[in-house]
Amino acid sequence: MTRTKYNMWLQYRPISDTTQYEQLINEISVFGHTPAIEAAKQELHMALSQMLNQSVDVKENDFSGKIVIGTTKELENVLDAKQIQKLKASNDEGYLLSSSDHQLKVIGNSDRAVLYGVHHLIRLVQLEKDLRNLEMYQQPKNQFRMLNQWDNLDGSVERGYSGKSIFYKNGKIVQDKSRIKDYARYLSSVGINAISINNVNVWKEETYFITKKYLPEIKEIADIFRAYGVTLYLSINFASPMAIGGSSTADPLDHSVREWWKDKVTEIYEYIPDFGGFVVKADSEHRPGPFTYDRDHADGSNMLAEALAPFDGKVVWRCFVYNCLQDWRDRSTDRARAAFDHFKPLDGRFHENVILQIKNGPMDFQVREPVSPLIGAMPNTNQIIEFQVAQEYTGQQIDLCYLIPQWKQVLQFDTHIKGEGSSIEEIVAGNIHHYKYSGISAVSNIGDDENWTGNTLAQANLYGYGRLTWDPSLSAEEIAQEWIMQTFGNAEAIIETIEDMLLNSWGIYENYTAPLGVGWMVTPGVHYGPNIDGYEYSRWGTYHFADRYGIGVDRTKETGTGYTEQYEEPNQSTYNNLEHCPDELLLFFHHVPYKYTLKSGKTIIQHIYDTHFKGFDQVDGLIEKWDSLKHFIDEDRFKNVQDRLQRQKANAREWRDQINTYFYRKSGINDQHNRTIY
Ligand code: GCW
Repeated sequence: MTRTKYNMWLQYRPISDTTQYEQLINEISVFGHTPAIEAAKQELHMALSQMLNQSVDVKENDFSGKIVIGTTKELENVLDAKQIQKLKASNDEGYLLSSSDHQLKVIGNSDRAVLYGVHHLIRLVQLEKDLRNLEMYQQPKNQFRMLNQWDNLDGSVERGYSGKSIFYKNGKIVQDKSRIKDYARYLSSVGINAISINNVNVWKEETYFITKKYLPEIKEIADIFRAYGVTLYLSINFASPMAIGGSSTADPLDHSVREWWKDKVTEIYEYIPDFGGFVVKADSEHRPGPFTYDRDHADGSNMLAEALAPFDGKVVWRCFVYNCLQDWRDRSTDRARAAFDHFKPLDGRFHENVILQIKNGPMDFQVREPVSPLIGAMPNTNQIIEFQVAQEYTGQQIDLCYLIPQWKQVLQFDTHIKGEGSSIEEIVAGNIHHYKYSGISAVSNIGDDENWTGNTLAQANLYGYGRLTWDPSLSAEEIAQEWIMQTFGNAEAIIETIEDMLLNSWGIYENYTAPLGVGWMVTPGVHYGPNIDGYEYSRWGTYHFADRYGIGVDRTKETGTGYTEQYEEPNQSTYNNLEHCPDELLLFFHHVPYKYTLKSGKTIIQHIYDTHFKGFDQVDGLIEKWDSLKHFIDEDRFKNVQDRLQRQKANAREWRDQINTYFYRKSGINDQHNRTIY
């Protein structure tokens, strides 16, 4: 069986012209014996023998090989003074790729770094780059480069669109862990260094993950990930002392509760000595938390932090805290305000091993949202941003939606928190407030589908997430190209066509779904397909307020919820002021009449009609583009994407017609071009 779709971007396809490489890379000399060095060795051996279609010898602790790999510590004697100095100046995940006529060195500041360097080398070869006279130093910009699995023990994946869990099946941890190992390989190839392996909604049985019942097997998973430089975390249930510890309370200030957590953590570290720590969803969407005891989130997270501190463990505490039982009649409560209102006043009260994890937008991973004003607003509290690689609200891996451009836009947003240049990118890299821990986290998009991500093209989001978190200066185009070439080969037609499809896909998806930043309008519960009023009279705080005159949420300080005040100037005024607010976010911040004219020169209503007709037509364009690749791509992957695009078309048609019809009926305003509206 060929495993083309399974192999994602690590195809190791034989390259066309091997001449320039043959001399340089036919023997590997490896220094060191840790599991990560072993993994690096195996990967390099496999990759080179396949790509060069020749046998590659491996030697241990012997300088004669053409490629030398190992850590700075082991190999200091083969480095010159400048190289030593430069490596010392980079962090412990930094590495050097250096080549001369007779030797190529991959030297990392840690064994994890060696693995990253090896993957870099493999990528260069697969992309058929020139390896002569290399002198490349690399280190990740972000410290935390994490993924969160939302996997449940029954094998389901919350918001999973790629089959079932690769970790759990029918109430048990999987016996055959080979797929977990392959996942770890993919993660290390793009520099992911941390993972939490269970859903943040920790249900009954999963609460026992931190007990003897499951720890021996979780330890095995931690061992697998460790060999690929990935540190393991677990999501925990805040009420564990009651649920599994026989306590009558989970009050974070209760002495016996604190002792219980300390014992628990000590036990976990007996199994997993480098355990990363806990990911916690507390007081959020009916999950237990400190509010029950009249305590706040600093009290709650500090209790766990105290237990983890002696082992260097961390608490990743999520800020997705809002009232999910809102009354739709109440216009003063604004879900967008919630994270900032809850957390900002607590700045300075968190222990130094607590890290707040904040979703990129104030609502919930919509196709378009402003950046969360909480990010960077707490100078004395570690923060990481949370993205969603899983396409919950962006087409569920049926519709094509390459998310790197969206994440780039978020990272480039200038908060002005410490004056101009306080971009999200610099904040989460820890450069603005000098956080002890910071970085990026994201909800994973993989499952046990043969191709991992449902839609084969959704692999690009996982790849791109890793690459971007390592190096946010990479462009969405560069990342797309790298991914396409490794995944499908470097024929011009393939690169151009798929790159074009990927780069336009977010805009296309936005065109046929909720307009101008208003969000939602999705089928409640499943979140796929249109239902314009699906959440309008619900308790979730997600409203568009469309009536016969206009639409949008007034979040201004004068007449609205005052959410705009959570931003620094000049962003505050830009968003607050109707004339200055960017079109694409207009309905997030303002309630406006349908005849209001956008900066584009169109009225709101005409914009809605135009983008929805256009978005649907663009999906036809995607189909045509993909079809043109029929002879360039293996049938299996070709059909997978072709089938998804057809489903996307049906979805886009439904969105187009429901949205247009809804707003035509509400407003009574005709489409200037008299197209079919029902
Ligand atoms: O996006 C929403 C999802 C929930 C999820 C929640 C969260 C894990 O619809 O399924 O729960 O966010 O982020 O906690």
